[in-house]
Amino acid sequence: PKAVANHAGRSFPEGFLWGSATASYQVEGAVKEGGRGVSIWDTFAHTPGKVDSGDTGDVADDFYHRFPQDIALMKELGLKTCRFSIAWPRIFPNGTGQPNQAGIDFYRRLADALLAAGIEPYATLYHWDLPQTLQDKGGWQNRDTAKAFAEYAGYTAGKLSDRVKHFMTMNEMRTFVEVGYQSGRHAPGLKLGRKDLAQLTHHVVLGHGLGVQAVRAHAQKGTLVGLAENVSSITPAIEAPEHIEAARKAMREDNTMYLGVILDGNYTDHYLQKLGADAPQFTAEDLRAISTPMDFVGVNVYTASYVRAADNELGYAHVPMPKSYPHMLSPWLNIGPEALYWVPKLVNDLWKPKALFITENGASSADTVNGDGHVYDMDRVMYLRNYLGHLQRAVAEGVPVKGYFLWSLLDNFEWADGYAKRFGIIYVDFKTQKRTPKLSADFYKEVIRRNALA
Ligand code: GBH
Repeated sequence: PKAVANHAGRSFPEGFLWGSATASYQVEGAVKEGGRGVSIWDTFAHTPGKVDSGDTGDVADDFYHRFPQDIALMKELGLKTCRFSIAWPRIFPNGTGQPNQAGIDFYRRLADALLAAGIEPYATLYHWDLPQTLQDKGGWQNRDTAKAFAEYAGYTAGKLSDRVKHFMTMNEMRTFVEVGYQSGRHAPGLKLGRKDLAQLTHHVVLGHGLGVQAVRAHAQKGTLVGLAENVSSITPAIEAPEHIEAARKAMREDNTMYLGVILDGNYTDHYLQKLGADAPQFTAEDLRAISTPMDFVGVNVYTASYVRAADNELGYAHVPMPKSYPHMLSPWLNIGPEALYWVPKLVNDLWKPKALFITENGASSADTVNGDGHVYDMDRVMYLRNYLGHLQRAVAEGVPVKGYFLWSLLDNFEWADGYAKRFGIIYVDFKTQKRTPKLSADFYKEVIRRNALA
């Protein structure tokens, strides 16, 4: 890749896409406006005890109304691209059947405003806000939901592809399966057993594959389609040949039921054997649909999952994290900057995707406004600077990462954690909706301006 002349060794290729990411339920609010139907997150957040402090996404960042001002802030930062998600219940209030023109119109206005600001829109079709009517029929446990998703994906891409050229089917299949249907911390809050979960997971990847086909069938020529997955963030504990080899094995095995089956067209033998009688029912035709080739692969990378070589059946083991290992405000968010080198590198080595994106990376903190009115989030600056350094290495070595989306532009509704865990580079006062760019926004602006580390 061609490097910028100055800041040699620390720069990104020309045209590298610097962006930010958000998701519909986390920022939009206006849950009863524009003909939007009810999603499982409306139901869940309004069920007492499910979300910290009883917070809901009813208002969130009021992005539904304030997006013009927020796009002005994006422009000010110099963002080249913006990843947002489309709320399925705004397009099909009942999940299937009658589409809602006001929903399409909203996302058309949003895309137009981005384009007018010189910012390329990237749209995620599913960031967890499943129409409640579909959950009432079993949600992802019901194979028909995969078909309903494809219908919605095709219809929406058909209506928006004159403006939006990049679509991601789903955000983090692993998370909404494991946290929504296994631990129950997220909507719809179920705790399914192993067999049901394996079958549901199969429906999800099938929905993804059918979604890719539907986008291709309905969108204008030249529209690109991929996904945004939180692959297991495999990172060799030490950069030594045996641990790197272990990491390679772990990357395939740990992700087989999500990104793996999509890119391999098969579940690993080990996965199916381990499940035995609990293995999912599927056909060869399912596997073909699931592995429909994509134009790009997006990975969300927050943490590192350190792996070492091991003398066991799999040839690897996860290193247990010591109590004193540093993390950001969210207890799960360990600080493992090398993941932003190893995850795209291993994905590229194993599967050779046409292009890669870091579709999310970011950090939570308990930001407060200083007496002088500024927000000095030096912790987030530290996090970003270290992670970006490792991403720069990957890109310099030829891993085809084309862009990076920082999670998140704005503090927003952090799912079961409500509003207390802030991920934005722009502070939001949730009482007044006032936006205050943080120190990390200045940092990111400088990175973008230089197209190099800052
Ligand atoms: C992403 O998930 C999401 O795509 C995004 O919507 C979210 O706001 C952002 O990251 C920050 O969290 O509560 O103990 O069960 C990142 C991966 C996987 C992290 C699930 C939190 C739940 C831990 N997430 N995990 S727990």
